[in-house]
Formats: sequence, structure tokens, C-alpha cells
Amino acid sequence: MPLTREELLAIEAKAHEHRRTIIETTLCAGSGHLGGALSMIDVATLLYSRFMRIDPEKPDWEDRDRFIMSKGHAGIGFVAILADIGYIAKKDLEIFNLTGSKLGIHLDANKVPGVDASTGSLGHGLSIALGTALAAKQLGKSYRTFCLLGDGECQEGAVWEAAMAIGHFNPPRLVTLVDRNHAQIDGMTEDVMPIEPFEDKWRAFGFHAVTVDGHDFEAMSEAIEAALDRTDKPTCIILDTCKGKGVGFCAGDYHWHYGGITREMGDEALRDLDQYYESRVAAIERRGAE
Ligand SMILES: Cc1ncc(C[n+]2csc(CCOP(=O)(O)OP(=O)(O)O)c2C)c(N)n1
Repeated sequence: MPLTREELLAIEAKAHEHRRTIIETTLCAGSGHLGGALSMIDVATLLYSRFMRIDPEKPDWEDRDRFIMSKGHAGIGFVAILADIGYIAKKDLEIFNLTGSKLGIHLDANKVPGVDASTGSLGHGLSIALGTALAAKQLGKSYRTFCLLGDGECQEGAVWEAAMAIGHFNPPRLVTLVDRNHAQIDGMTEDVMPIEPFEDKWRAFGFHAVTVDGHDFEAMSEAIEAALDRTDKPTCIILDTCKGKGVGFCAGDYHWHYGGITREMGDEALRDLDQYYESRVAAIERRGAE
């Protein structure tokens, strides 16, 4: 079902709140993976606002949907969502990545409620997601599994081993998503080690592959619904995104894969985010008036 205008506005507001939290958390921690957190926060917000069937009271509920954040370095964005759900206290964000904190830069599933897999070493999440989805079939459960990968991460061979097995087993209700922000740690993917033709690669492994704007909630929602409905093949949704989306000095610049910011830079980033949000809301309102 298409998102209603009210749902769309609510998701925009939530994503804005999470973007601001990423900046505030980076200020507390001193530094963080800003670029890849800001590129993936829209899809993660959408998943948790509209798709993830979870119980905030019971993070270990057996029938919950699973989210495997394969690009585990975006934990600084994921914690904003976990705090919003109530799995962790908002106050805990102040100790993100500090020495001895239960909230490490890569989130530990044994320490942080709501984290379905410990990730951070790239290349492993899709195999974990495959096992999780196959377990649903084995146990006769109907939960869904969503796995989010980075595009640079897809240079890891293990991703393609998992893809080959997913193409073969076609496990139920597994949706693969890739944050195609075109950048990795030290350059643009196509300069460091090209991954294009990316859709064709997934197709060669037996997937239905589709590319959508990873900052367009309606397009993403439609693609995720279609992927969940589809049973003949697994789906990979490639999310065309911008690394550092919403913050002027980060946007599109791979140097902001990871970095430290001063209070002044944080204030500038928050002002940019407010402007970005206002322009998004204005665009929705203009469309409504047409
Ligand atoms: C196995 C492994 N090798 C190297 C790293 C260090 N590392 C952390 S993030 C990153 C870049 C990942 O690029 P991408 O998947 O495109 O992430 P995004 O741009 O979405 O943040 C690298 C190489 C790692 N975490 N794991």
C-alpha cells in the first residue's frame, strides 16, 4: 500500500530526528562514521517505521523480524533508532564508543538489545541473514529478514558466496538491500574497485535486482513491499544514496567516511539538517497542493 501523506510526513520527521541524533552522538563520542550513517538512515528509518514487526518490550521475541546491519560501522545511526524504540536509554547515546561502554562503535548483539547480529567485520552479514531466513523456514516461522550492506562492502568475496547460496536456496522473506552511496573508506567505489554493472551481478546470482532512490521513502516502500510479495526469486534492492546526505560539508565526500567534528561544525551540520528537512516537507506540501 502506498504511504499516505501523513505517514510520509511522519517518516520524514523521524529520519530528521535520527540525523540530528547522529550529529549529537558524534559530538559526544568525538568522532564517528558520519557518511555511511547519514546515507543509510532513511532506509533504516523506513524499515523500523513501516516494516519491522518487533515488540519494544521483548527484544528477544522469537517471531520478531530481523534486521542484519551488515555495514556494522553505521552503528552510530542504528543506535538512534534503538534509542527511539526504547531498547536502550536515550542517555546511553552519550557513552557511545567511549572506553568500557556497552555501546561500541560496532554494536555487539550480546550487549545491546535489538541488535540481531554483531557486525563490523564487513562481508558477513548476508551469510548471517541467509541462515536467519533459512531458520524461519525450518522452524515454520513467518518472520522477515532484512539485510543492509554497503556498496564498498560488496567488494568482499564472502558477499558473493552468500549471494550464490541465496540464489540457490531462495529462503523465504529475505530482503537484501545495498546502500549504494558510491563511496567507500578511501575513495569512490568505481575508482577503488568497480562494482558495476551492479544489478547484473545480482541477477547473475539468481536475484531479482532493482535500483531505487535511497532517499525516496515512497519508492523504497514500494520496492520493499514487492520484494516481500515475491516468492519466485530473492530480491536485491540497490539504494541509490548520497554519503553524508543532508550535511553540506559531508555530502558526497568520501573523506567524511569517518571523522571528528567540533561543536561549531556540529552546529553547522544541525542547521543544514534543519534546512534539508524543511525543503523535504515543503516538497511534499507542494505536491499536495498540485
Ligand atoms: C573485513 C573488513 N575490512 C575492512 C574494514 C574497515 N572498513 C570499515 S568501513 C569500510 C568501508 C566500507 O565501505 P562501504 O561498504 O561502501 O560503506 P559506506 O560507504 O556505506 O559507509 C572499511 C574498509 C572492516 N570493517 N571490515
